Amino acid sequence: QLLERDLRGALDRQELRLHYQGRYAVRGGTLAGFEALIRWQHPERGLVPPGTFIPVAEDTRMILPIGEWVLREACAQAVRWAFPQRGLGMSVNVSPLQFDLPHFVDTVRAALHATGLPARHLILEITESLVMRDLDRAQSHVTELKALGVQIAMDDFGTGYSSLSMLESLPFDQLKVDRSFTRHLTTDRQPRVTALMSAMIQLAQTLNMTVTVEGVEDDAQRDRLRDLGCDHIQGFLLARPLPPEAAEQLLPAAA
Ligand code: G
Ligand code: G
Ligand code: MN
Ligand code: NA
Repeated sequence: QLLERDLRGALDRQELRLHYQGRYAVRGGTLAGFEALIRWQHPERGLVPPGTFIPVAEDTRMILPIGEWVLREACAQAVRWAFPQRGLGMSVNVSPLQFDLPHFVDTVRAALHATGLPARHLILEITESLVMRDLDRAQSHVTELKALGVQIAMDDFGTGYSSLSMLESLPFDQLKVDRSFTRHLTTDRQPRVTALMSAMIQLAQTLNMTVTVEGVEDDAQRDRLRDLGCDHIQGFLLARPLPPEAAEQLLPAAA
């Protein structure tokens, strides 16, 4: 059983790591940016995936200092990798608990300022959640973040409780379609899932959002998404989440 003090220790002992997964244009196949994904390099357990410790971090509110570290580290990495010169975006997952803090926007501003990353190269991924009950606060945060120039993505689209009402009230820049849909592009559920994918892509584009489909694992899925007019894809076909040394090899030559 993971405890708060284990997570506190992980942060203090610098056992947390970020891996990076590429997001690619479906046409042309060029790299659009990376998504930062947290890992815990545990001295005995090895590399612990987020699914096992993020829920504990949320229950104990340790996600708040951890989330601040993630934001800082991802922005710093984007600067080291010359994202502004390369025209790339760094996507960072934000816990609803973090996003709901009154001073969340200050945290983002501080991370940008400390690292020197221009705001337009940062994309904050938020999920719909029951935690985000305070829609007024969410709205004012999004407005302030967009005024800073930060982009906002709705993550895991299509799986939660209230995606459409969030889309109605918040001006997202990007929509990320959950990977649970993607595998059925090539199963016997293909006709239904193709209709849904097509509708989600149209919806995103009608609302001026860039749409990324996640979990693309083979050429057939990619080709179908290209035919449906999808903008970006992410998934094991293109790149797995990689440690920084390996992710760096995916960078295009600086412009
Ligand atoms: O990397 P992996 O596919 O195992 O990630 C599993 C889940 O953990 C995903 O839903 C992802 O959004 C979440 N996650 C990964 N990194 C972070 C992070 O830095 N902060 C938060 N809040 N969630 C993360
Ligand atoms: O919830 P979020 O979209 O942030 O989660 C991203 C998670 O999805 C990461 O844990 C990552 O490891 C996983 N992932 C990314 N690409 C693929 C893929 O092509 N197939 C599968 N099964 N998982 C993927
Ligand atoms: Mn995500
Ligand atoms: Na997702």
